[in-house]
This record gives sequence, C-alpha cells and structure tokens, in this order.
Amino acid sequence: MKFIDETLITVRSGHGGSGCVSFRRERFVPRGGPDGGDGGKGGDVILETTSRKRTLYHFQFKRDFKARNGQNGQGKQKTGRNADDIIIEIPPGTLVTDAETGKIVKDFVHPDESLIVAKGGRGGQGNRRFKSSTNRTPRFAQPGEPGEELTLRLELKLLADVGIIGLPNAGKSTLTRAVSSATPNVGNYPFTTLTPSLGVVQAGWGEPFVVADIPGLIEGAHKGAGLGIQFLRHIERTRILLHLIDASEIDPDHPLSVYETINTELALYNETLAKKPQIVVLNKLDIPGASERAEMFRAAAKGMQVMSVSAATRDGIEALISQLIQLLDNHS
Ligand SMILES: Nc1nc2c(ncn2[C@@H]2O[C@H](COP(=O)(O)OP(=O)(O)OP(=O)(O)O)[C@@H](O)[C@H]2O)c(=O)[nH]1
Ligand SMILES: [Mg+2]
Repeated sequence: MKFIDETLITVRSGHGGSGCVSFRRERFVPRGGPDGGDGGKGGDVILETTSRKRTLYHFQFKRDFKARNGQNGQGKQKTGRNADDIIIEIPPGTLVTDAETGKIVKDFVHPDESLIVAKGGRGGQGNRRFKSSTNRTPRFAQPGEPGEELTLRLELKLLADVGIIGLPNAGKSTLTRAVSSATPNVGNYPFTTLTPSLGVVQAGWGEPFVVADIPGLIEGAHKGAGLGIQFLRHIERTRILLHLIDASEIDPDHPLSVYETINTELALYNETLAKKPQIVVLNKLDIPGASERAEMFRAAAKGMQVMSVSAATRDGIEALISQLIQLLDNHS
C-alpha cells in the first residue's frame, strides 16, 4: 500500500554563452573598433503544475533535465541566441525539496503554478562593451555565467481519482487488484478490507490514475454501522465514484435495491459525495445466472451508464479502464 509517490530528478540550467572578442574589419578602414557580440542566456529549468498530470509516473522514463547553453557571441556585434527554457510538468499537490539540503523549494498546490528551479546563466558581454577612452581595443570579453545543477525530491500525496464504493463482498478489492498494481487482501467474507488502499492504474495509453479501495458500506452506514463510513472522507476528494455491485446477488424483484441502498447512505452522509459522477459496474459476470440478473438491472436502470465485468477473470476490465480514463478527462 502506497500513499506517497516519490521521485528524485536532476535539473541543470544552461550556461550563458561567452562574449566574443572581435574587431571590425572593413576595406578602407584600417583599424576597426571592437565588435564582439554578447553571449546568449542559458535555458531555465521550470517546474509547472498541470491538471493533465495526476501522478509522478512519467518520471520513471526521464529523470534528468538539462537546458541548453546560450550561444556564444559573434563578431559584427552579433548576440548569441538565448537557449530555450525547459518546462517540466508535475501534478498539483507535489512538494518539491532540494534533495541535498532538505529545504522546501515549493509546495505546488494548484494547477498552473510555475517556478524557475534552475536559472540559466547570463551571457557574457562581448568586447565592444569594454571599449573606453583608455582602452580602445579591448582584447577580452566576459565568459558566460554558469548554469545551476541540483537534485530535487518530488513528493506527491496521492489523491484518489476514482473511489470504489459498494457493499461488502462486492469485489472492490479484487477489482482494485485487477486494474492496478495494488494488492489489497481479498476474502470471501464481508469486511475483508479494514483500511483503504490506493492503487495506481497504468493503462498502456493515457495518464495514469489512482483508485481507492475502501471498506464496504452497509445500510445504516451513515449512523456508524459497519466500517465504511469512517472511510468515506477518503473519497470525498475523488473526482468520480465507481459503484460496484455483485451481479450474482441482484434481487430479480428489486434489481436496483442494493444500488439505492448505497446511494441513500452516501446522500445521508454527505450531499456532495452523492452528487459526484458515478459509473455503475456490475461484477462477477462469470457466475452462472449473473448476466441474466445484470440484464434485469440494466432494464430497471434506464439511461444509466452501466458496465459489466468479471474482476476475477478480468473480462471487461480493459473496456472499464478506458471508460474511466474518458470520464476522468471529462471531469478534470
Ligand atoms: N466469481 C467471482 N468472484 C469474485 C469476483 N470478484 C470478486 N470475487 C470474490 O468475491 C469475494 C469478495 O471479494 P473482495 O474483493 O474481497 O470484495 P470487497 O468488496 O473488497 O469486500 P470487503 O472488503 O469485505 O468490502 C472474494 O471471494 C472474491 O474472490 C468475480 O468477478 N467473480
Ligand atoms: Mg475489500
């Protein structure tokens, strides 16, 4: 179980380009003055939060970031080109510290915050800048300022994007295992899960996201029955809820009863939680008779978006993941 995502990255800003030593050479002008241009500025390294990123997963593939150096100045007063800045995207909620000193660089909270973490060196001045009445032919120029290099620690308190709710035994932990790297315990009895756990879902495409597996909810949960209610606050900040239902247990006389029980508990606990976008997922479709009951549910749940899976056999899991990615994109 992992609630904190953490990684080290190294950043290096570009050196400034050096100033140039050069003298004008023209026909008929015997001793032209100094005309060495200034060096260009080295590139900055900038951290920027974006709501497109939800985890630090992308740093598994790239951890070193080097901005280019500024171009050296040239003759004929030509200034070297400034190097481009590098922008590193991080998810909101990332705490950045200097790995060596432990000092906080910045606690990035919201999307679209940015900070230059390594400043590119200034370009050196060309020799024409050093011309004076006492030295009309300066044979020196300034070197560029060096860039900075440092190692940063990025820590992200994982916030779940998708909260999985449902009765005890619906298969929430099994589903969490099927979609993510997390390995919560699974058991054929209610209240197997005693504390929430988070799993990062890494599909082959799209931005990874985080699911929260919480203990099952039961009727009366808002008054403290069962365990789930203490943990509902863990999913108050998720963007969508995945409402998981054991299809083999759907009551043919009242196909929606379990679904309604859970939603009533949610609403009694907290109106905003009840208003979160929900995707209904019917589970255990591999059990004989479950698909007939699933059909009854669909018929009763007119217009509602309902998906069917078997967390145990992984049937329908890929389709579910792409649906979740789409929903998250719509509710970011
Ligand atoms: N046949 C079948 N069994 C499943 C499926 N998904 C889960 N189960 C079984 O259902 C039982 C409960 O699964 P869990 O994943 O522990 O259920 P849960 O919702 O996390 O339960 P709590 O933590 O107690 O709330 C276990 O015996 C699982 O093996 C499925 O798709 N098909
Ligand atoms: Mg569980």
